[in-house]
Amino acid sequence: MARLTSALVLLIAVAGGLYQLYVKPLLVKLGHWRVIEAIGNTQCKTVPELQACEKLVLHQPTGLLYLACSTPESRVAWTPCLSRLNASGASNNDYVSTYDPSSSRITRLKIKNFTGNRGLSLHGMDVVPSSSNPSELFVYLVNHRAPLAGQPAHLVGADSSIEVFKAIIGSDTLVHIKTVEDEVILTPNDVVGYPDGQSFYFTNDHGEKVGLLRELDILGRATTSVGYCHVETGCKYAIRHMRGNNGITRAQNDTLYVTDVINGAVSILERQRDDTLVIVDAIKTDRGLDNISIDSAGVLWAAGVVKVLTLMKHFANPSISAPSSALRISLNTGPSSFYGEKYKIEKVFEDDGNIASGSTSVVHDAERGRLFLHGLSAPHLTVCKA
Ligand SMILES: *[C@@H]1O[C@H](CO)[C@@H](O)[C@H](O)[C@H]1NC(C)=O
Ligand SMILES: *[C@@H]1O[C@H](CO)[C@@H](O)[C@H](O)[C@H]1NC(C)=O
Ligand SMILES: *[C@@H]1O[C@H](CO)[C@@H](O)[C@H](O)[C@H]1NC(C)=O
Ligand SMILES: CC(=O)N[C@H]1CO[C@H](CO)[C@@H](O)[C@@H]1O
Repeated sequence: MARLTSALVLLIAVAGGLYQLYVKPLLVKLGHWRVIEAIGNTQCKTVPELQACEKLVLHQPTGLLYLACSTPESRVAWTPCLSRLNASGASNNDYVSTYDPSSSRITRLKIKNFTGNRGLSLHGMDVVPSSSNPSELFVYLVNHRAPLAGQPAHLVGADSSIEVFKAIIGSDTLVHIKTVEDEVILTPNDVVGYPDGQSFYFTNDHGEKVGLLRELDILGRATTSVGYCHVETGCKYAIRHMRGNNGITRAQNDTLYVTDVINGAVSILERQRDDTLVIVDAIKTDRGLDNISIDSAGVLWAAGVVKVLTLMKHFANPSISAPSSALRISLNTGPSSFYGEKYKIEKVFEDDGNIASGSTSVVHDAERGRLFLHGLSAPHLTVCKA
């Protein structure tokens, strides 16, 4: 009996130790006990016509916002990054829209010259002015196609590609240029494209398309990566064995930033001559980070996950709202920079889900003082003064 008791005490102690060491910090990071504040959420408007827009890109010169949208119902069935693989529930009719905040005008772009019948199931996107014609834009889109007929999606996963389109600024059409498919485009999440219309980097958010193993990434498996493709030379891994890769963005000088959605960090990567990437620095934050963008002042903006479990419930049933937050990450020029705090991290927006629900993408217009928030399954676009 005594032996049993001491074994039990030992077991509890070990379990307690494990709890303190591993479980508690994870729960803290996942926001289990986080108190939601109300920050920056009073001067906002919502745009319910635009739903489930996972990625937002600002065209800085005109202030026009480009959005990659779906429907909340389609996201519940078909979101490969969350292992939601019911292909028959996918809309296949996802779309890119523009939103002009000065007139509130919404334009759903018409697709031209996109042959084939596998449709569009959108996720990450980039919109970049062309280097050869400033009135033209290249639009790079992650397209989670269903697998070819006969292959069950829940067993083989999505057959994802990256689509390159071009558009004239302000026009209502997207003209298809190229479908890029490659083994390296395994589980693409977000993409940054170049002004040549021919090359891009993208994140793979897992190391496997399907299976139990991939669900263990949350315990620290380093399986995610960044790939590089050029339409003429093909695709390759630019860097592998990273953790939690999700959003990716690029500064003018070719520095790349990749967020870690699990541990809450931003990796800073430099492009090498052979197009591979090297991590040069990392910024730690108190919460998991989703998609990331950089504004014209060189400040990084990221959607912070406030409460992971609520966000997961929201992804399963978009009518359940989930709190949202936006972090502003800038170079620290204040006195504490001397003590090694290289980056200043400020929470500029937080909301319980009424004004902005389930935000996974945040974009800032530094010249016009506007903050845009949207999410994978969010019920509306949110535009705030900031
Ligand atoms: C898949 O989606 C279809 C269409 O929305 C739905 O009818 C069906 O019940 C879903 N199947 C599963 C297994 O959830
Ligand atoms: C669409 O493709 C056709 C055939 O390749 C081509 O002739 C036409 O110029 C393309 N349209 C646009 C708007 O690029
Ligand atoms: C590149 O640009 C970013 C953002 O403006 C800046 O923070 C960074 O220091 C620059 N990196 C280099 C190597 O110049
Ligand atoms: C491109 C993109 O928007 N990526 C991620 C944004 O955040 C959501 C929520 O975690 C992810 O599911 C997306 O993959």
